[in-house]
Amino acid sequence: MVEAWYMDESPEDQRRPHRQRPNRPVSVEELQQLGVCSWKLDADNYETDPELAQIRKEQNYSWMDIITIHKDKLPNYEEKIKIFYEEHLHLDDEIRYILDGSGYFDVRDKEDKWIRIYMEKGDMITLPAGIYHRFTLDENDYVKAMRLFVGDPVWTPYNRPADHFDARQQYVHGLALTA
Ligand code: KMT
Ligand code: NI
Repeated sequence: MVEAWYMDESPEDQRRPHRQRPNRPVSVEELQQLGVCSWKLDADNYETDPELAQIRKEQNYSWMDIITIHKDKLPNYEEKIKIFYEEHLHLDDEIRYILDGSGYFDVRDKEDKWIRIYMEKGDMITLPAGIYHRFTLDENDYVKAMRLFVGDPVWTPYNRPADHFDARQQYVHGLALTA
């Protein structure tokens, strides 16, 4: 199970946990209501894991690659780190599976508050098309993740405001139905 919590408003380093005091946890069920789904898998055996194969087949995650985010490994590291942390949305689901290291995905809740999701080795997550989100490394400064996609990948981030896109309007409409 992934751990998630409401963020504080402190301007300190994005890599810090940013928990409120007292901590305000967010359950897996609350994440699901936002359309965010997560799985725990066996990251040591991702190449042969039947569970991963089954998810990929069921969800049509035909495409995948592996990205390593570390200052010595990722070209244009500083620039990419900034882009990942700009609040944005995509027109397709964002699917990530943490193979090593850790990091935070932040998503907006229905009241537009930031929820921080801690993702570590073995955690897989899907962020629905149209949800505002961002990503940062944590203080360990390293993550290796599988990126999955239905068909040919389109990574284009649309920074907020991006409310005019169909994907956003459909997402917001879907949220209203589950309220
Ligand atoms: C993204 O789209 O934010 C990324 O690919 C970086 C996060 S992958 C753990
Ligand atoms: Ni994104």
